[in-house]
Amino acid sequence: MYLYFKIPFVLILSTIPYYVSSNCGCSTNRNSQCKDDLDPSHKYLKESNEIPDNNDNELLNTSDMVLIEGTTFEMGTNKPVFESDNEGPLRNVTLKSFYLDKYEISNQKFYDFVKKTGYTTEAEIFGDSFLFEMCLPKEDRKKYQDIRAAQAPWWVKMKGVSWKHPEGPDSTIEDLMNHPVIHVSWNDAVKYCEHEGKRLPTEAEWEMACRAGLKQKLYPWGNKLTPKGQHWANIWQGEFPDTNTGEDGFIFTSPIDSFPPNKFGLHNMAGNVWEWTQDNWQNDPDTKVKKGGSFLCHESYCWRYRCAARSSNTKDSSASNLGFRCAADKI
Ligand SMILES: [Ca+2]
Ligand SMILES: [Ca+2]
Repeated sequence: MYLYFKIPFVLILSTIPYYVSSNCGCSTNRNSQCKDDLDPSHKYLKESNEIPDNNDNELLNTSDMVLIEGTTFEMGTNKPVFESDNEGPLRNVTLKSFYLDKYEISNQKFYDFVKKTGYTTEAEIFGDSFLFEMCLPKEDRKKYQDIRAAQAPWWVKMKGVSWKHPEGPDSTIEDLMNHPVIHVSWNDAVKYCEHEGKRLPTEAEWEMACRAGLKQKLYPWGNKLTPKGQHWANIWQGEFPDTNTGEDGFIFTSPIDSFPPNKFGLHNMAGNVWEWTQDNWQNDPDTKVKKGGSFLCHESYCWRYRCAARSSNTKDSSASNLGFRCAADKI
C-alpha cells in the first residue's frame, strides 16, 4: 500500500527540472552516476544465479505465443528521429519463422519462475534498482540528489527496489500480477527465457513483429498515434517530466493484455515497458538493445514508441520501465 495508491491521477511535479534531451530518460545503466560504488560487479555472484542448461524443447509451450512466418521486411528508417541511435538506414532483412510471446512477461509468470527455480535477480543481488522519481513521496525526493542519472535526474537508484518491490521498498506486486515484470536485467531476462525453452528475440525479429506486415509505418498499428481518438499504447500524455495526465488510463504500467493487439496479435509492442533484445548495442557485448519505448515516453522528449526506434542499457541494469518478452525458434 505504498506510493501507488497515494498518487493523484494528474501529477504535477513542479520541483523537477525540465531537461530537453534525446536521452529519453534512459540513463539507467547500473553504473551511471553511482559515486559510491563505481564497480559493483564484485557483488554479482554468478554461481547464485546458475540454472541448469536445458535445451529440451519439451519445455516450450507456445499457447501464449504467435508464430510469425519468415519473410523479408524493411527494417529501420530513412527518416530517423534520433540519428545517434542509428535508427537508419532502411534495409531489407530476411528472417526465418519464429514464435514470439503475445505479451510482455507478467509479474505472475516471473513469480512462478522464481518459485520453481529460486532465482535471484541482479537488482536483488546489487540491492537496488532505478525508480522513476514520481513513485516516491514528494518529501523524500530531495534525499536522492546524489544518485541520480546526470542527464535524466528523474531516475533514482534506490535501495530495496526490485521486481517484488517495484514502486519502492515497501511496495508489493500483490495488485500487479497481470502487469509486466520490471526491474529485471538482460541477464535475468535471458535466464527466464531459457527456463521456458525460449530465448530473447533478436532486434530484427522484434521489429518485424512490431511492424506486423505494415511497411514503414511509425507504430504497430499505422502512422496516426490515436486513430479514431483512441489510445493504442501506454505512453505519456501531458508535459514530460512534470505532468502526466494519464489520458490513456495509466500513469505507470498497464496490464499486459491492455490496448488492442497489432495485426500479428501482439500486445504492447509499443509502450508500457521497454523490451530487451538479444542484440549488442554498437558492438558492445555488455550493452544490449531495447525496443518499444515505455509508459514514460512522450513525443516531445522520447519519441521512441516507434517500431524503428531503439535504445540501450548495460546488461546488468534494471529500471521501472524495462521488461521483456521471449521468442523461440519454429519447432
Ligand atoms: Ca500512460
Ligand atoms: Ca512494450
